Amino acid sequence: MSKSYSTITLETDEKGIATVTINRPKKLNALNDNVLNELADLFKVIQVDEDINAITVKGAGDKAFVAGADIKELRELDDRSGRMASQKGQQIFQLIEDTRKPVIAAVNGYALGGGAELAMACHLRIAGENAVFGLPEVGLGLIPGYGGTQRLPSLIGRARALEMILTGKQVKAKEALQLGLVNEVSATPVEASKELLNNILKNGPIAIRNAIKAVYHSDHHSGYQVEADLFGQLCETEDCMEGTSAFLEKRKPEFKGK
Ligand code: DAK
Repeated sequence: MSKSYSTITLETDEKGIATVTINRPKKLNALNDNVLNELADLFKVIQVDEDINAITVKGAGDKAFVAGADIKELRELDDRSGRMASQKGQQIFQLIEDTRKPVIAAVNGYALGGGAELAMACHLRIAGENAVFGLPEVGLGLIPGYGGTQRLPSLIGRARALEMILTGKQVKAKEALQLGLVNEVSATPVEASKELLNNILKNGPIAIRNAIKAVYHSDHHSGYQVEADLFGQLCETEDCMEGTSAFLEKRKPEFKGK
């Protein structure tokens, strides 16, 4: 990697399998603006780098893949900036999904909110035995804003997705496998991801590229705009301020529906 990043690292092995690590372990790899910008830049590089054939995305440390968007930054958003932030995140995650090289999320520990959304933007997901998935945004007075309202239903069906989104409940690795949210559970998800990518790379490279393109072709994208608009509206509510304050002050929120 010629560029250097402060919140992510990239390592590539001799077979061209790159490992992208989100590296803010003290904040459980929460996605602040810096991480998002660096992810965008890195995936643009990955898409054209002929030495990279496939990608594993993981979080630093054992505790979390990514524990969500950075809740501190969320508090500064209003309707307009919230909508724009949602669109920006959606575009970055779309860039990951649009990568025509296989991308696997190796999920150790928490994949919550934006972290679950990042995992869902990857083509495949392998969960560690301690993985925990959830979209807890409603508990902050928000909705998922990085494509979660669109990708979760397409992965596990509308009813189950709605239950997860409306309750904010957390789902452990085994249940995530039963739901179809992950492809596999492994004691060593990063190694399992590399093994799966090695198997995939034995096949025709153009066929792999076109298969990814064909599989995603049927997705329609108008829902993303609705998600961003509604996310923006919520950023100006008292409930959102209360939900995010409560998290930072380590107490339960008291929502008023305002
Ligand atoms: N943001 C910022 N800091 C976080 C964080 C997050 N999402 N998650 C954890 N941290 C920080 C904690 O504040 C703590 O920092 P210090 O107090 O040490 O400075 C440190 O990481 C360690 O966390 P804990 O002390 O809480 O660790 P525990 O083991 O006790 O608990 C936990 C682990 C994962 C259960 C807990 O940290 C937790 O509940 N975290 C928040 C999970 C969450 O609600 N995540 C979803 C956020 S909502 C957007 C579009 C979409 C979204 C956002 C924006 N735009 C349009 C802008 C998506 C929203 C979300 O992701």
